[in-house]
Amino acid sequence: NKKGFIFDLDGVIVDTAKYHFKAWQKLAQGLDINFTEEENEQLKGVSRVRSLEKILAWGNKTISQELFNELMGKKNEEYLGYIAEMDKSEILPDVPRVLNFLKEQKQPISLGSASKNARTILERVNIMSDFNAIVDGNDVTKAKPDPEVFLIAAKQINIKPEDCIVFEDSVAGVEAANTANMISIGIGSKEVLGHAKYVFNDFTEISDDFIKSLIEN
Ligand code: B16
Ligand code: MG
Repeated sequence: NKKGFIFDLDGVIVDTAKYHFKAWQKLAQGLDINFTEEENEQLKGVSRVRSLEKILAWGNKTISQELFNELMGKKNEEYLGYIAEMDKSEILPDVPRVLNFLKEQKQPISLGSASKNARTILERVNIMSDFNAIVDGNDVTKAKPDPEVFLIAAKQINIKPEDCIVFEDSVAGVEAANTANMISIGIGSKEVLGHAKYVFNDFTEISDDFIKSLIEN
């Protein structure tokens, strides 16, 4: 039996939300906007452009397109500074075990991330070679909750959408997986990700037997 296993990046493989938060907070401060950790939660899985639009809306600010573009560049520069310091110790618990088990079981593995920095991060934490395909923010025209990123990922590993399993930490991402007709597995809290088919707090709760049952069903 062959299934396709699609992993989101931020919040599933690594916790880069904390670096996005630092970078957005610095930018918000410069605009005199108070940006909170709760608001940052709502930016999970959301594209860079959409994130800045939301922060401006929360702060009741309108800016020129020129400044908008400049701020996007600055935010990313700041963020890149943080991820340059990452190493494999930042891979979240038991992610390597699950990836290894899937490889043992000869299951194709793909990345499906909104981030345009996905490849840089995978390189930093040294797990690039675990993936049969990498689909990220550079490959899509429509952001999550649109299913585009996962549909392209399925195509690249040659697996039908209904035979794909998606690991996601964001509401938008779970919605995208469901719309793509894939099996959604939420990584995080049940309250937030209640619309996922299964929810686990993290990969330590995902047993090899559970993965096996996904492969066999
Ligand atoms: P970048 P994911 C998403 O990654 C993040 O969750 C989200 O907070 C971020 O704004 C987005 O990537 C874009 O990232 O600025 O690096 O292009 O969770 O889909 O892997
Ligand atoms: Mg995510």
